[in-house]
Amino acid sequence: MPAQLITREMQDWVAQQLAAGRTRDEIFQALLEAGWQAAAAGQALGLPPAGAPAPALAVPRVKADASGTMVDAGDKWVEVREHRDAPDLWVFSNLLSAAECEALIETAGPRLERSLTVDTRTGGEELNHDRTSHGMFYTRGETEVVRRVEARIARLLNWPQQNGEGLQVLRYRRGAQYKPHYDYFDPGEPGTAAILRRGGQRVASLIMYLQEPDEGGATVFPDIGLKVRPQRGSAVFFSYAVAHPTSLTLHGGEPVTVGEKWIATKWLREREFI
Ligand code: PD2
Ligand code: ZN
Repeated sequence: MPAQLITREMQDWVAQQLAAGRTRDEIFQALLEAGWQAAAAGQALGLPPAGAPAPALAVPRVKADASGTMVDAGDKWVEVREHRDAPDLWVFSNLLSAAECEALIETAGPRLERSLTVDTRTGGEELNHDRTSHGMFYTRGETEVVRRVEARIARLLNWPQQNGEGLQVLRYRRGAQYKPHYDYFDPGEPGTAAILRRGGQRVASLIMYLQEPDEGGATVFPDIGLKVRPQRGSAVFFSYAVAHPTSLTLHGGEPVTVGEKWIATKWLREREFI
């Protein structure tokens, strides 16, 4: 495929979108949808070209057994349901027991509030209409079950506990969803520098399913055509060595249509999260 040349019209459109407050990730995605190649879209946004020495970060790595089907998580072995290479993505069964899921839900319940997301334009938090769930954060090591789960995750992913944010629990009722997004902080946004002071970039996500809905609520990865069915105790892990859409980690939570979905997410940082 010949390389596309970016046009003056397209550059003007990009400038208008930036001025209107859209993020580089949103604009990049819109350009891809309009038929632009990733290289041209990235160039128009002033992003480093693919293959250029982008600052690739160290990321958590899963080490499966010789058969590739089981992973040692310290106090138990966890089963691999699916594995992809680009992005590095794993779906695990039986990471959490039913009792652990129930305990995390029970303590979180009274503390739920309408979910906020970090606003990289300002570094603060905002109510986000793309995310209609309710949520709360545990602090690291807050309860006996949280400590046990965090120790298991550290072993599963070979990543220090200190480099993790506190567990976030989310409840999605009927109709609630989380529209597709990236979990890393957009390096092009002015508020990102302040966020990165607390432990650097996010480098990976582990989404654990505490309660499955009766229908809907799959976690979807549009760039790789993957849909993960929520199943109590199972989890999906994926890493992103570059904070850029070429990480192919765009993902979202489809609307719950029947029942309630509960998840716990652990985001992993480059350095100690304080
Ligand atoms: O609940 C989900 O499926 C979901 C989808 C996208 C959760 C997250 N992102 C997240 O916690 O970052
Ligand atoms: Zn996410």
